[in-house]
Order: sequence, then structure tokens, then C-alpha cells
Amino acid sequence: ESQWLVECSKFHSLVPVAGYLLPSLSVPESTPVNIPQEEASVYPDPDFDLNKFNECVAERRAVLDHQNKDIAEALDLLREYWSLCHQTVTDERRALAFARAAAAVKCLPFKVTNPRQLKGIKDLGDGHALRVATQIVESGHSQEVEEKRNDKKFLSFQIFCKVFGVGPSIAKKWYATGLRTAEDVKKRFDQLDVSKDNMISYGVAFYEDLNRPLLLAEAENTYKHITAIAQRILPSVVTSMNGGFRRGKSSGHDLDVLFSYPEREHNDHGLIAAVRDELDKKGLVVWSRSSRADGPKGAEIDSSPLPGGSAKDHLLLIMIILKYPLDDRFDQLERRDFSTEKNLGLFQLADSARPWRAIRVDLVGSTTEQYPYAQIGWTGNKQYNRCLRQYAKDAFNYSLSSTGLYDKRQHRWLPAQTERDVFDHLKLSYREPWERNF
Ligand code: DCT
Ligand code: MG
Repeated sequence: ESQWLVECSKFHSLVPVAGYLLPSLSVPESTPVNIPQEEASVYPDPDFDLNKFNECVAERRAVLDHQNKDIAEALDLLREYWSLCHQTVTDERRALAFARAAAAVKCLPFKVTNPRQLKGIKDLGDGHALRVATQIVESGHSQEVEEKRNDKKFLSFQIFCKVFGVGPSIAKKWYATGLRTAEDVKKRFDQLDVSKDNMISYGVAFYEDLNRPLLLAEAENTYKHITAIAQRILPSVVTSMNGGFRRGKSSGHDLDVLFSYPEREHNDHGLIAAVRDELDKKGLVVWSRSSRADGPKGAEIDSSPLPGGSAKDHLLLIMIILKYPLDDRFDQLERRDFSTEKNLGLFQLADSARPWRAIRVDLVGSTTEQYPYAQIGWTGNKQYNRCLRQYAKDAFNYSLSSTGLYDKRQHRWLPAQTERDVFDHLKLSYREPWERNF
């Protein structure tokens, strides 16, 4: 603990590190308020120091089983409301502000029992989020949250955005054409102009399957099967089960498998494509799409892309809808070419009795040198990533992504062998994956 204090306090005194002065860590939105010593007794935990808590948001830890779930749930609902139903850039910023506020509450190491304990918390601010959090502490209830929770438009947007491949802009179009439920979408799918996008057809066809939580045991079983295939192809491959499961969740919406293998050719999906092909031969693949993931978006220098060569700026991604056998055994299943199915055929197939259910799996390919960065990025969570990336930019003018850490002043990539090396580069204490549930 004392380590990070030393590190964080450096930023405020502008000491020279690596040849230049570190700028202040201040993030615009909300200014932390130093509360006077005599009020410190408001906290049930005598060791809690608000100033320390506010000094460096990226140093905070958030475990899944944190102590302020009711407040965080309310703030997360408002985040979701504004991220799905946004009309303007201001609404999108509002969603991000609620995401930061919810994360702050998840990081508090005590249960809030008195609204005074919420005062001065960086990222909870002194406005809307604080007001809602205060209502929850005082009465366990927020009128605004309940109204938004039951808002008909929001409920439809939630349903639509749970269709694989659909985001807020498509949800908005569907809502505008009078659709309200998943059934509506299925019935009128042929009239919708997105029906050419086969990803969404599969999302609609397998809506129920893909929205049933994937349990940890099922994810582990699938992960083992996929890893065994990869090791048969390339015995030296390194794999990890990332995403929410690595952060300690017991269920999730998909399985994220990260692979690390030596340098690859430009856009060559190599090993992960070979793994997908093996799964396909066994009749296990319903749908798949190869793409690239997570270059350092928005991290250009003077609007020219970051230098680094072909494989530096992106990871390889294969999104799959996989058959999960109902008996948990990955034996050969009847292979069938779904790509020739029109929507109706696909929908009929999805409705028919079958010995499997559809699950979502992402295969992510990284090079050996990208791996520690890909590990952090694909562990998440999303808000933790945002926080780390913002911190890297504000404190060091570094660009952090799932492919690497780029020093924009010295024009060089910072190499890392392990996740700990990445935290060291950022002068942060190491955080275990289960402490990254912002
Ligand atoms: N990620 C991110 N930004 C996004 C989406 C994802 O940084 N816009 C990162 C964080 C987690 C990781 O990629 C995997 O993404 P998801 O599977 O969407 O998230 P998850 O935390 O694994 O959630 P779930 O348990 O529901 O799969
Ligand atoms: Mg996931």
C-alpha cells in the first residue's frame, strides 16, 4: 500500500521521471475535495483516507463482491440507460460519467451507511451521480432510477442490444419502425434493411441461446477443448481464458480465449483460423467471422497512425457462434453448412430440437510481445481499461492498448514480458484480475 502512495504522490510534485516532468494527474470532470481531519470519523474504517483514495483512480481496486451493490446497481442502470438511449454527445458523456461514478463506489472499502461518506469522492462528483447515490443510502430507493428502469423505450433498447451484432444505432432504427420485442424483430426481420448482415440474422435466430448466461463450468469445458486443439497444432502456444471469467465471474455472455504465438504475417489469422477450422470439421461451428481487434484507436500522433508495422497495431479476432453439446461432451456433431440458409431456414433450425445450444466464443490472437498487453485489455473490465488508458495518457503521454504501450514523446514501444511489467511501466501497483471489476 505504501508503495503506491509514494508513486502517486510523485505526480503531484512534478518530479522528473524518465527524463521529463510528470504532469499532474488531474482529470477534468470532478475535483476531489480534501475533507478536514475532524470529519474523517465519518468512515467506519479508521484506515480509510479519502485523499489517498482520490489521488490516483487507477490504483483503486474493485472486487466483484464489493460492499455497495445497491448504489453501484443504480448508477450502472443510469450508465446503461444513457449509453443505450443517448441522443447527443452530452448523453454519451453522461453515460461515461455514471460509469466512473459506479466504479468509484465499487472501489470503496466499506459499506456506505451515511451520505456524508459519499462527499468528496473523485468520480462520484458533486452532481447527479452523488444525488442518486445519496437517495439510495437514505431510502434505498431512487425515483429516477425506477422510472428509467421501467421506461418502455429503454426496455426495448435493452432487448434489441442483446441481439448479437446490434448496438444502439440499430436499436434506435428498429424502435422507430415500431418494433418493441424480440418476437417483433423475428417476425418482421425480412422487412428490416439489416437482414443482409448475416451476423444479426444469427443473433436473432439464436437470441434465447445467446442470452442464456454461459456458466463457468461450461466456459472451462469449452476452453479446455479449444486449448487441446490449439496445442495439437502448435505445442508451444500459450492460451488463457480472459474476460469476465478471469476476473472471477461465475457466468458471462461469452468465452474469451486469448492465444499467444510467435510473430505472424500481416492479417494472417494463422493459428486461430486453424483452430476454428478444426472446430468446424467437428461440426461445432454455427457461424464465424474473422476480423481485427483493438488497435490503439484514437491514439494517433498528430493525426497520423502510430508507427510500428503490420502486426503491432492490432490483434486478430475470430468471433464464433459455437455449438455447446447439451451433454457437455465435445464429440463429433452433425456438420451442416448454415451459410446457405436464408433467414427463415435459420430461424427454423434455431427453433428445432437439437443436441446443443449456441454459445459465443471469441478467439483472440496476439504475438508473444503483445501478449501481456492483450492479457490486460481482454481481461477488462471495460471501465478498468478506460481508466488505465486515460491514466497512461494523462500521467505519461503514453498510448495504452491491447497491443502495447507506446511512448509518444520518445517514439518507442515499451516492451513487457508479463502483466506486472505493464503495471511497472505505468508506476502502478499490480492489481490481480479479480481486483479489476470497475
Ligand atoms: N473490452 C473492452 N472494451 C469493449 C469491449 C470489451 O475493453 N468495448 C474488453 C474488456 C473485457 C474483454 O474485452 C472481453 O469483453 P466482453 O466479453 O464483452 O466482456 P466481459 O467482461 O468478458 O463480460 P461477459 O462476462 O459478459 O462476457
Ligand atoms: Mg466475455
